[in-house]
Amino acid sequence: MKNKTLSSLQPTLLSITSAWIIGIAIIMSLIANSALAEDKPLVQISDHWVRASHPGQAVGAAYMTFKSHKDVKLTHVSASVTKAVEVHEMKMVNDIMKMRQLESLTLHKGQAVTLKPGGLHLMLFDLTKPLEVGETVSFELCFEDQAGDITIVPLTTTVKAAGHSHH
Ligand SMILES: [Cu+2]
Repeated sequence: MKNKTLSSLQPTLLSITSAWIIGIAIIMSLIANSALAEDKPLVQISDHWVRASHPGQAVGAAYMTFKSHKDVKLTHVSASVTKAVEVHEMKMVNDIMKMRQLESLTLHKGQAVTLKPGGLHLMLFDLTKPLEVGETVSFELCFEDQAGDITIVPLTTTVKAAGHSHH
């Protein structure tokens, strides 16, 4: 009688145990995934620098290369040196260099987009003091994916001389 009761209970106990194991496995994989996400940010930013500015110059520029792991748009940028940052594009139009603001910058999965002097750049407005060589500038870049999810990628970079070229 006692044995019969035990054996009828066993399947229930087993399924509870396996539910626990599955639960733990899910939690473990979530932890592993978030650790992985930290190692591999949504958008990798390389070759980043801010151009040194002169006293009295109220605007500056920052350059960098983006490589995204999925299709995203850069929608907003904030910086430690100013609140007014815009994404700009420079183009030759009838021998005149024209600059215009982009509402957002589209990044296609796996395709590097480079911001460099004479082309795309981040324009820093309303500088209250000159950006000096060696100074640290931090940015927060907001990327929006096709589902509308926003990811903020922080970046810390340094000010380099205007003639600086990156290879
Ligand atoms: Cu500009």
